[in-house]
Amino acid sequence: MTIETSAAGAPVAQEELERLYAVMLRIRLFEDEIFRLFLANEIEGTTHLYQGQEAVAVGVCSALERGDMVAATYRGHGACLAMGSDPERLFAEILGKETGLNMGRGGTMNVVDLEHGVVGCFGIVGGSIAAATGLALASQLQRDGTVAAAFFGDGATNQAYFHECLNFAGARKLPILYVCENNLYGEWTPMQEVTAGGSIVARAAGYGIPAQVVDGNDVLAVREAAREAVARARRGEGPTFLECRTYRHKGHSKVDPGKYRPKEEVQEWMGRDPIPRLAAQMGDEAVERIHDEVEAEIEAALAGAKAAAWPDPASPATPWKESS
Ligand SMILES: Cc1ncc(C[n+]2csc(CCOP(=O)(O)OP(=O)(O)O)c2C)c(N)n1
Ligand SMILES: [Mg+2]
Repeated sequence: MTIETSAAGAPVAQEELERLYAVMLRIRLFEDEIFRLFLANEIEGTTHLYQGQEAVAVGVCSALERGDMVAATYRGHGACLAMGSDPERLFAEILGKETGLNMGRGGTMNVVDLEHGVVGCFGIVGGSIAAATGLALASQLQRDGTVAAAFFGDGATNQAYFHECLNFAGARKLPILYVCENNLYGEWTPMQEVTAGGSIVARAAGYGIPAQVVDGNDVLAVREAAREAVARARRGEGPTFLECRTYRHKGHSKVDPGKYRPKEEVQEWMGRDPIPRLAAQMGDEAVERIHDEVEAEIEAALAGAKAAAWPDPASPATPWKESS
């Protein structure tokens, strides 16, 4: 059932390249600021950066339509911004401000942005798999034609609900994309030391789910694979599994300098950085223009979020009304 990585798709219009590039850069520059804020203790606790993996969320989310939903992990800033979350409201959320996406009550690891199709970022490893599978079941029962996507790491494929959910989705032909972001490590542990059988895609194939290894640092390859998967889901043909091979630039979280990774490995992956890779196809004028635009946007978003008020502790913890 394992399917080959698709050949390069049709040529992509310059406009589309620029759009994808801007979203990846938005995530990169957003997280540069987030990292600074955490290191300066302007925000307490920890954060998990998505830098290096931007092509996965941007490629997948660019294949989705309004009404489709995603569930992401604690490394979820990328998925939120790729789905169209407002950077100022995401900054505000992480800073704990009233204007935050969840009124400052969720923070970096627990963002929800239903308006943009983000059902949640989950701190429980594998939680996103269960949430997205539930969304796909709801879509099938309600026949609303929407598709769900779950983002999760290589480590999550060793969780019990990974197997339960894939089995269920395979049996019921649910409209879902399982997007494994294989960044080679689960915290400090190399993936191959804890993954029996040596192949993640083989696990999905075992549940009758078409599964494909994708270059997760090539936004166009991810987008192409995701488009095919979304079309299959909308035709009622069931789930697809994408193992996107990628690499996080930083350590697991704020407190981890990532020193357990061989220098040569880090260097090799830095050379495959998805952002310069796409830039090389766009021309200098476009790259510089977009850089200036996104930099100004992030600066303004952070200033706006910093200027926002703190929430009133007596206010409700979510912006949603309880249904009666
Ligand atoms: C159920 C559960 N077990 C353990 C943890 C602690 N933990 C947090 S992140 C992590 C590693 C997960 O690795 P992976 O799924 O590869 O995702 P990555 O962080 O590499 O994106 C672990 C074990 C947790 N949050 N939830
Ligand atoms: Mg991992």
